[in-house]
Amino acid sequence: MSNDDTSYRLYYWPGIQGRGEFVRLVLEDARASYVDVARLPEGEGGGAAAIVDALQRTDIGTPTYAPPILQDGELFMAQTATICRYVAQRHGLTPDAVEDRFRADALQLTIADFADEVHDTHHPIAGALYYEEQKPEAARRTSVFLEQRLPKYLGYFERVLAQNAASGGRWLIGSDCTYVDLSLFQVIAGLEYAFPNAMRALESEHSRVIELHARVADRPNIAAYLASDRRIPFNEHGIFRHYAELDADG
Ligand SMILES: N[C@@H](CCC(=O)N[C@@H](CS)C(=O)NCC(=O)O)C(=O)O
Repeated sequence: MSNDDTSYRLYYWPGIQGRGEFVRLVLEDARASYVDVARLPEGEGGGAAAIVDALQRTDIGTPTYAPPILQDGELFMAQTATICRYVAQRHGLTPDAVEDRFRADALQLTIADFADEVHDTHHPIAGALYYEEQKPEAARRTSVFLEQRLPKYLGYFERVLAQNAASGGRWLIGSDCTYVDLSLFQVIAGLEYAFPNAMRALESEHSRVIELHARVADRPNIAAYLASDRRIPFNEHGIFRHYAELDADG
C-alpha cells in the first residue's frame, strides 16, 4: 500500500465501507501509505474511540464535524469530497487543467448527493433511528428513488461520459482516470449490491456507466484492493444496503 514516505491516517467507522470508502479508493489507486485508524485494535489506539478523539481535538485549527477525517501530518480535514480531491491532487488523480478541476469538484459533489439519496432510501426519517423504525417511509421513499431519481442520476452520468467520449475520453473528465471515476465506481458497485433488480433493468440504457464501473474494477491497484481483506464487504450497516423488500421486482 505504499510507494512514498507519506503515511495518511484515515478515521472512519470500522466495519462499514460508508463514505470512508470513497477515500480508501483514492488512497488505494494511488498506492499511498495509510493507516485505517479505527480498524486497529483499541489497545493500539484504534476503534471508534479514535474517531471520537479526533472529533474532539481542539488543537487542529478547525474542528472536524463528522468522519471520514483524514490526517496528513498536522493537517486534519473532513468532508469526503474535499479529502478525495486533496489525496487525488497529491497523487496525480485530478485533471491537469484548472477548469477541469472545478468540473471534477462539481461531479464529485453530485456523486455525494447521489450517495446521500441512496442512504435516505433506507433512512428517510432519521439516521439515528433503525431501518425497522421507518420501514413504511423507506418503502415510499425508495419507490420514488427507483422510479425517478436513479434514472435521472444514471442518465446524467451517461451523458457526461458520452460527451467526454466525443472528444476521445474514456473517463468522466479528460483523458485519464481521476478520483471522480473511482467514486462513481463505488456508487455503481453499491447500487448493484443494494438494488440488483432495479439496476439490471437500467443497465442496457446506461452502458457507458456500467463499462466505467468495470474499467475501474480492472485497474491493477483497485483489483488488488477489491480482492484484499482491506475491502470490507457491503453490509446492512452502511450507505448501500440490500433489503429485498425495497428492490424492484425481479
Ligand atoms: N457531507 C459529509 C457527511 C459526513 C457524514 O455524514 N458522516 C457520517 C458517517 S458516513 C457520520 O458519522 N455522521 C455523523 C453526524 O452527521 O452526526 C461527507 O461527505 O463527509
